[in-house]
Amino acid sequence: MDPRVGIAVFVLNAQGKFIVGKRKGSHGAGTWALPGGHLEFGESFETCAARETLEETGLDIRDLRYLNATNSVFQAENKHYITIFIGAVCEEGAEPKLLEPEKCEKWEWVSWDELKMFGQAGSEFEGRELFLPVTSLFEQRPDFRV
Ligand code: 8DG
Ligand code: MG
Ligand code: MG
Repeated sequence: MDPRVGIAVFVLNAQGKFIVGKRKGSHGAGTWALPGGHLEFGESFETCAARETLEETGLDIRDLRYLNATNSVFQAENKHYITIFIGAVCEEGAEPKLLEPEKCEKWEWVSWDELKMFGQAGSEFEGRELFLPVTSLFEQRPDFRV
């Protein structure tokens, strides 16, 4: 399979927290990922980010900006993604809706420090595994923070 492009969105609130969702029904099921999806033919990164966030959470986002890119090979699934990470903000007080319940179990707000604790034994986030492209962000871009 040729590499594909995935767009992942840090949808930030006024407290600097962002949305993560527990995946279901496709690769990475059970792992936590950002809202996002495949870049479609002819689309800009920003248009894709806004479209996927709206489709999945019902949130309108603004102040979109490019943040980073990673390279992730899903060995077991024989898939390869370039992920473009986009930052954006949503309206104050807005809450994500579970618009694709067949693809996502739930949405939660987390901080960057909390995300880094996912999977850590003894923390309240023990047992939570991150979707591979998010792990790649930590590994390939160690200086990055949202
Ligand atoms: P689509 O086919 O409707 O466009 O996408 P989807 O149904 O929303 O699929 P998805 O699995 O959520 O996103 C498509 C791919 O984008 C995913 O399989 C791999 C890539 N992707 C990354 N990083 C991230 C991420 O952090 N979140 C999401 N949702 N997708 C990501 O490479
Ligand atoms: Mg998606
Ligand atoms: Mg899509």
